[in-house]
Amino acid sequence: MKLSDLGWNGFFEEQFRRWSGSGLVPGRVVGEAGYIYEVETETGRCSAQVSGHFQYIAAGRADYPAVGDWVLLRGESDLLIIERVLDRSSLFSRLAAGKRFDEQVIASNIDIMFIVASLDGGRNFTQRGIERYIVMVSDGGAKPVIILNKCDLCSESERTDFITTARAVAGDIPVLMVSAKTGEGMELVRELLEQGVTAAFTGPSGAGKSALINNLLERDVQRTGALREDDKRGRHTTTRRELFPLGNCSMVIDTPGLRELRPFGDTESLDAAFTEIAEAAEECRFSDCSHTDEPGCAVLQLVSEGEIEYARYQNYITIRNEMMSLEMMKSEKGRLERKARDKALSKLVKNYLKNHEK
Ligand SMILES: Nc1nc2c(ncn2[C@@H]2O[C@H](COP(=O)(O)OP(=O)(O)OP(=O)(O)O)[C@@H](O)[C@H]2O)c(=O)[nH]1
Ligand SMILES: [Mg+2]
Ligand SMILES: [Zn+2]
Repeated sequence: MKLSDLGWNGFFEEQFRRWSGSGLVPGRVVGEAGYIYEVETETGRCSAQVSGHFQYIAAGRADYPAVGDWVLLRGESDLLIIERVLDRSSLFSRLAAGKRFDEQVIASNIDIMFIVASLDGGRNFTQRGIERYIVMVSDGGAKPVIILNKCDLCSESERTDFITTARAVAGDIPVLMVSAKTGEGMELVRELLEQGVTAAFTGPSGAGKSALINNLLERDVQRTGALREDDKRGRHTTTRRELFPLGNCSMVIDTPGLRELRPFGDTESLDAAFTEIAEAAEECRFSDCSHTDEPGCAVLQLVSEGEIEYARYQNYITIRNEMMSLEMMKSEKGRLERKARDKALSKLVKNYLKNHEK
């Protein structure tokens, strides 16, 4: 397969230039299982793992390859060695689940991120959930598009209600209504998947991400799982991220439904999901207004007038507070890392001086 058919473009070519003549070849990560990666190269698919040097210089989990990454490889055996991950043009990440404070990259180099919600009457369609996804997608630089899936389960009037509810939080972001089951509306999704485009699907478990991928692939490649009877929640059927090339040389990435949706980015990415709040904030009396109890707060004014829905405002404050405490944790982590580096450096200098004094 030609590299350009896998999404290779000038952005990556430019970075690769300094490695030309090094014997390293580029490949795109299409799957991962533990620390073994499936990589597609010009000459075919292979398995790979990162080199010892790579592990040594990686500062955190986010530096490791993710599905969608372009990596530089060496070797000829069955297991190639990844020496480098090229800079990402976009990514979708979150605060990793669990106790350790780390960023988890879910997919990278994505042009379009489909945020999938489902119209089955369960909890896989909520305005608050969509708002949170928009913040996370906008933060990583991919273009968000909202997909309302399972429209085959809805009457005409229900469809209208769902569209209105979604548009109320979508702002300028496109909202598509489709059915992975009957194929209705899928041509709108296909239209966006031009040659060289990489799209990924995210959204709660059971929303139908894998069913949508199967529809696009025109084959049942991905396993799908029926919702739980009692609460209509998904069963976390997909457990791995995986990239699939489509016939027209576009690519789609399936991802597992996330249990914890905690943005890892900066508070600025809130503006993309809450545009009217960002605009109102310009009019607040204090430039560092927190929009919680300050006099002359234009945001609170609009909330009191009912122009901004209270639940939406609350979600904004909740996500912002999470991101602010995250920013504090990030700078604390940075401080500790710098301290450790300084300590190691002064030890090196001390040893050097000791050896040279002799
Ligand atoms: N009626 C109807 N059912 C659908 C549609 N799309 C998906 N489903 C069903 O919804 C259930 C969940 O679909 P999946 O594709 O497994 O959902 P998912 O988002 O991949 O879920 P996870 O992998 O668990 O994150 C399955 O039973 C699908 O058959 C649709 O358009 N209409
Ligand atoms: Mg799935
Ligand atoms: Zn304010």
